[in-house]
Amino acid sequence: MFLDHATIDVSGGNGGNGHVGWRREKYVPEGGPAGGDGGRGGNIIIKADPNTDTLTDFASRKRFKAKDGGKGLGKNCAGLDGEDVYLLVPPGTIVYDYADEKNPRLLADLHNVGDQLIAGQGGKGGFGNAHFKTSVRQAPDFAELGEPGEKRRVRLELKLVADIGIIGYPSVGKSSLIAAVSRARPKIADYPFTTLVPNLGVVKVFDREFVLCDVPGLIEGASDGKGLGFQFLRHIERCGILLHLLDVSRDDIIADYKAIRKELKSFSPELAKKTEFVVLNKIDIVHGDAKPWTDALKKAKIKVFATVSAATHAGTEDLMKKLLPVVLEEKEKRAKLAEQPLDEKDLPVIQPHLLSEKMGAFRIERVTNGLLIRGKRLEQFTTMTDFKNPSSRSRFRDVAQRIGLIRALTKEMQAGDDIFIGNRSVKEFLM
Ligand SMILES: Nc1nc2c(ncn2[C@@H]2O[C@H](COP(=O)(O)OP(=O)(O)OP(=O)(O)O)[C@@H](O)[C@H]2O)c(=O)[nH]1
Ligand SMILES: [Mg+2]
Repeated sequence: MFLDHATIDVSGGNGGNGHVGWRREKYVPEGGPAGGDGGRGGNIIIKADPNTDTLTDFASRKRFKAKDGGKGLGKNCAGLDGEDVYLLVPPGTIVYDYADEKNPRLLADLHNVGDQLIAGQGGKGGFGNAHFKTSVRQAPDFAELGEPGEKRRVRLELKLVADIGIIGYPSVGKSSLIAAVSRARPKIADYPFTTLVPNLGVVKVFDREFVLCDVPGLIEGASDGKGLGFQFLRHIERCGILLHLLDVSRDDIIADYKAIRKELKSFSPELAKKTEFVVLNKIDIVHGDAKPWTDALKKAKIKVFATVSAATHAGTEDLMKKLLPVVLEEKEKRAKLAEQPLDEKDLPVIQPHLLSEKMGAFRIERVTNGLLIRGKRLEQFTTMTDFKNPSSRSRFRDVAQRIGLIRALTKEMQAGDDIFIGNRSVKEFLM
């Protein structure tokens, strides 16, 4: 098992600005407000997808931004919503908020196929002036700005279980095989026990990926602690499939095969029960003619799955293609075992907003240079206010008045205090 991980920056699309416009119809001298609302920005959604195997897609692309919402238009036409962007990850991916790298905060465990998380929320579209028409305000000449999209640094982590474990005597070419079919570059040498810890390689076949893992060579007595392989057999206990590699340059490959099987059985009967494929390596040494060996093995009732040369790569790609369907089948089985019934409380979107979304739900905190007002909806409202427009400013003040903010501030305020909502200084608009 090893850890696959990636850190990415996601950003929801910005909401489109609302529009200030007026009805201009023939024969209607003074039309009312007709500015449409801005569209919503697209979300960045991370989703567990059954056809995605690793996080390698995210190794090179680190930034993802969804489309902005369109601006509001005249004639009460709303702007277009920005499209959502789906980032597909393998089931089992854990998502952290990585704003503080020393304290990653768990956002979601995308355990089951289909689990998803909005990692970067698209901003709300601003209301156009048509929205603000009331009986007492016949001609509102302002609109809201779009809300900026949510930006977040996200860490993705996946515990990869190797799909195939390669076993065999020392020096049969286990590490060479991994090097031949993946980008892994393990140490390879002609002395036994070159590999001291397992090597892993991600194999790409068509548009799928799977993970190969070797264990340091096994020898007779391994299950009693001889050699190095024993302590690492644990690593392949969770592999779905074993690839048993035999080396045609060795004296008696049938004896080799039986010795390794015996060690497996005594180490763990569970391990010995796993699907096993026998592969003959180093056929370049016998000029590609493996028939005498496959025949001998057949006589001993050992079926050969493939013959390869890890050194010349003969047959290695074909072997991986042949293994893919078996791996996918095994993977599905494993996913079914791991699947838990979906319970309401386990729903994967686990990012509760601590503060109520009502405008009047705010909290005033004292900070070094004055007062800071917190409240999700109020902060959103503030970023969406177009302070350049005098009518927007007076609406802002009206709302602050109505929700009791100004009264509360008057009580708390001391000489010299500035006032902030989020990171915007708003004293000049309120007091
Ligand atoms: N001629 C030939 N040599 C090979 C082939 N595959 C591996 N070798 C050689 O065999 C030796 C051992 O290869 P490794 O890949 O290190 O073998 P291993 O099974 O990982 O060995 P340990 O890690 O010690 O258990 C090296 O010298 C390789 O170059 C092959 O297909 N043909
Ligand atoms: Mg090795």
